[in-house]
Amino acid sequence: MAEITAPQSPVTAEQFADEIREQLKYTQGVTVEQAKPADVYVATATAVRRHLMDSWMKTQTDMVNGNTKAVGYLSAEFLMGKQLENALLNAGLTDQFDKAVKALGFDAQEVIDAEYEPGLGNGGLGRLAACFIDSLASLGVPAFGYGIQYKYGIFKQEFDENGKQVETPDYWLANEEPWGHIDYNRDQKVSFGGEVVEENGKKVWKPAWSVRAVPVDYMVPGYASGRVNTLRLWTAKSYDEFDLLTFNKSEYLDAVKPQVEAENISKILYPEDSTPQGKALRLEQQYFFVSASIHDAIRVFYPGQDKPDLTTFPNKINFQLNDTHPVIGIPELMRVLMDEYDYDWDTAWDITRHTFNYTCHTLLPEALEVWPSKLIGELLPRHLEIIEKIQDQFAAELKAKGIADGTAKDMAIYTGDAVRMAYLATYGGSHVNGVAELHSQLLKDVTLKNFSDAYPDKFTNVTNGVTPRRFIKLANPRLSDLITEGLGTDKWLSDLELLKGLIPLADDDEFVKKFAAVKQANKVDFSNFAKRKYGFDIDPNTMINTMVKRLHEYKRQALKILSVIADYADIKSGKVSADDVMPRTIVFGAKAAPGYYLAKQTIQLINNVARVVNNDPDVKGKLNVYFPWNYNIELAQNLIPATDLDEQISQAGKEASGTGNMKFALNGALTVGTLDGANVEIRERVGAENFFLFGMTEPEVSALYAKGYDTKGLSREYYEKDPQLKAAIDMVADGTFSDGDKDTYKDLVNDWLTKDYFMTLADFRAYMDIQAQIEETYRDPMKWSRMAVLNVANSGYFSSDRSIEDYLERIWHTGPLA
Ligand code: 26V
Repeated sequence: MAEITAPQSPVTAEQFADEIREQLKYTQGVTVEQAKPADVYVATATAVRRHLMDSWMKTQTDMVNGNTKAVGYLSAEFLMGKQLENALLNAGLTDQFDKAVKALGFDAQEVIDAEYEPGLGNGGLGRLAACFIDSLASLGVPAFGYGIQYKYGIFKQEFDENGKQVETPDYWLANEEPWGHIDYNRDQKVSFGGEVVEENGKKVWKPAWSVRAVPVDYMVPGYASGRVNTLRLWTAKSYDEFDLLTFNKSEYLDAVKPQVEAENISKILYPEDSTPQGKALRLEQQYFFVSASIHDAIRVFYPGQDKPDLTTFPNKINFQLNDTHPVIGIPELMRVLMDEYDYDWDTAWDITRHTFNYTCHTLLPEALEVWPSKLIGELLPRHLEIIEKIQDQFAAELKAKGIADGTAKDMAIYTGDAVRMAYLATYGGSHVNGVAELHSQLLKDVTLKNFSDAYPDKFTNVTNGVTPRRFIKLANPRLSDLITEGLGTDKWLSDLELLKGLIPLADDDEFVKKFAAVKQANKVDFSNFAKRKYGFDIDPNTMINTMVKRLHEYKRQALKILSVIADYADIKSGKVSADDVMPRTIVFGAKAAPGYYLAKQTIQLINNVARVVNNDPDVKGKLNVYFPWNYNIELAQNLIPATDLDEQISQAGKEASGTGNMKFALNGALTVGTLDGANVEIRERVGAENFFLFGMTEPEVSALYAKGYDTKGLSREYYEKDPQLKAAIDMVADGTFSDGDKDTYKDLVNDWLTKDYFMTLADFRAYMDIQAQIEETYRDPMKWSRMAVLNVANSGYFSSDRSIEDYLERIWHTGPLA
């Protein structure tokens, strides 16, 4: 019998059923007989929150009264996923819940399904923030997540009859949301606009308008730590119910306008995740949540003090800047210290630079935010002045370091016209980190090279990770049980390196067969899920080959779909007999930014390839393509455990890290991938022989750019020279996937043949070759499963607990509460 250490509440199933009944009656006013699954969900959530309440309060008291420095994770996005199962797990109430709802006459899954998934993030960056706050709580580190409670999350994706993406609003708050507690008594005032005047030799900002930032608190329960942290998401409310003067003139609509406009600030999550639009509203959002959070931290850590000694602020809390989105916090803290608390510039600067650290999540230059000075000046005039002064100080510092004028100019935070937020973050904080080894190296060598030369000690790496609670235990209960059986303990859930204990079991045929049976059962489950949710008929006896991530050219969904088309063309032309094809089901999941034209064309192409291939009797059962719409955390939790082969095929040097890659490896999928982001480290750990590597390396990519790949149209040579590639592209161009219309994909085809910036065509041959090798391996099930076992066993490093431990040691220099 395995040792079980998972949290276990002493409450019995009967007692828990009573608690749910009580909530139904006294909070919701419904009887058990009247209740719907959605009522039981709300009642259960409320009951679980009560179980967590004492730990939550104690964690806060211990944090404020003790002297363990806290972490404030400032992030415009937290992609949390559904909360109920995770809260039950961490409260030790999973079994009681199953029995209690059954006793009440409900189906546990229906109750779980009643929760609406909050989509308050775009993709990897937001999901990472969610994993990190889970790990912080599980390690017992005092922490706040600070962000925005958007009224509308990431859009819901639908496909129209032509296979085009259609976005619809995600109004996730349409029904009762039992997790967030809105705390009107802990509000903050956030101001905008106006002008700066001098009064008695002091700069005074006279803002033109203000909004009320009201916190909505979410409990973040740790796993087996007894700690519960806080995710504090701000919502914008108006101060002016309506303007009486205007109202008296009976211009009702004008009277409510300020209120409507104030509340716009937290209305919608921007769905772009690489090209900043330079929109005023987005800057307002950033300043809104960062200003409220800074003031909130002062309130929390210096309770009741009018004149707190804020020189101790960096010992109370360190703010982590999740990408450039919260970087306006640097001038804001300067302003607060100087204008609200009367510190001089040097003291304020010292406090500020010891308070902030910056994580960069990209390598795409266009994704680094640069704000027009004009916009900042209009919205935050005092901050622009402070930024100018920071620039002066910075320039003087660079001069003193002997840095050449030209270089210093390249490094300018403030150029006169614009403010470069990544540079401000790098200068204004103590540490800068990338999110995987390769990424951190490229930041030092390329993106932030001058900064790394001038401030080498600031730069470090923290490789990303994912929470094993959600992405193994909850997503893959069968594998979790097998791991616990194999290791003789469930301790791996809080110490994922223990998975290494599975390495010898890769040579144990019995274990490997059990492992294969788990995967097969998960595939059957997924097939049923896909039937129920999407109406798909997925054959669980085929290889499940998955590519899920945001749709971006650099991620190269185009490479995958071209390879599918090439395989299809081979069968159609008789070059390959369908009988010889290893049956495969390809599953895509991807949202495109609404204004990203080529990404949207790629979605349309994938959908139409799916339509044509799935309806062609010549390839029936051999090659199937499915594109479940609206990829989200729930779909990830169902699809990842069922996947045999995971695609991580970005152009080398473009994907900062990737975190899907980690989730798949931990769930026993094999990876086909390039040497990019964290793939490099996954391959190092699982072993080169257990990873399907292909494609150019980053230096090879750079060399090919130097030859003029994208500027001289070199991609065309690859097309001309490779008949299989040519056949695939021709098939897209000739209307096979557009009912004969040759125009539908002309821009996509034209881009491939004239520019192909991300070198899809240049990597095509290597990709086809590795796929042939993959097929051969898959035909030997025991071999494949052994490789998969070794992927699981060697991926413990990719726990977000380990990432957080690295942040604690390299950046935050703090630890668990005593
Ligand atoms: C950027 C922007 C630009 C302005 C408009 C709004 C917006 C929203 C989000 C972003 C974030 C882009 C950066 C990002 O998501 N990076 C991803 O971070 C993951 C976690 O570190 C990492 O695994 C992925 O490789 C990286 O692409």
